[in-house]
Amino acid sequence: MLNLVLFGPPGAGKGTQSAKLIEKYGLIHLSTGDLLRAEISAGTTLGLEAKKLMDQGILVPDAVVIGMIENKLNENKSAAGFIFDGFPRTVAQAEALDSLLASHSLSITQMIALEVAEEELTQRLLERGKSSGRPDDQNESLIRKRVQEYMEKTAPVAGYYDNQGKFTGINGVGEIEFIFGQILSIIEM
Ligand code: B4P
Repeated sequence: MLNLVLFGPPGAGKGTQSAKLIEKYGLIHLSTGDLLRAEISAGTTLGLEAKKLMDQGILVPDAVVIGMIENKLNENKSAAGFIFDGFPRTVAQAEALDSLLASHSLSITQMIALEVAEEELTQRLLERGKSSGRPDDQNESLIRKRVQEYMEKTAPVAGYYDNQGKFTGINGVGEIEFIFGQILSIIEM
């Protein structure tokens, strides 16, 4: 069973590569960004609180995203595997994910990190912001805040998986198909 964490800074291509992996392997896609945006669209209390933070480029509280992931794991007990996209984003989330998976007799198979420099991330997200309608993609200082949050709170998650021998970093700059090929070669090693 394949349970993959796709990791990287905002705009690194996690969502893009997740879509291709889901198509190939039939995995369940668990994107906390998408789950939070669905709560915002539905106008829930959780969504309204999360929106205030997301619109400032700040991470939402660990307990909120861990609760969403727990619900999704419980709803998909017979899944062929999972792809975690944008989660875990803190070491506390990574520890919680390990506990949740262990309670389902599962574990993370691999963590693949897409490495992209800040200037490229900023350009990609500003480009996406022209059509995505996402408020957090439309302003350069907000994008820099998201990258800063990543450096401070999320980057240490790489060490967490490295200590478990599950971390592989790849260059996330280049043709989408080429990057996908590299991900496949890691998964099928
Ligand atoms: P996310 O929705 O996870 O947003 P993201 O990091 O911007 O997306 P991603 O890296 O998937 O980018 P994509 O592939 O689309 O999070 C949004 C916010 O939600 C966070 O700031 C936070 O507030 C909150 N949040 C989410 N999860 C959380 C958690 N676990 N804990 C706390 N808070 C949480 O790629 C971006 C663009 O690049 C696209 O336009 C794409 O076409 C382009 N692109 C992709 N690959 C490319 C390539 N190889 N070359 C050129 N362009 C490429």
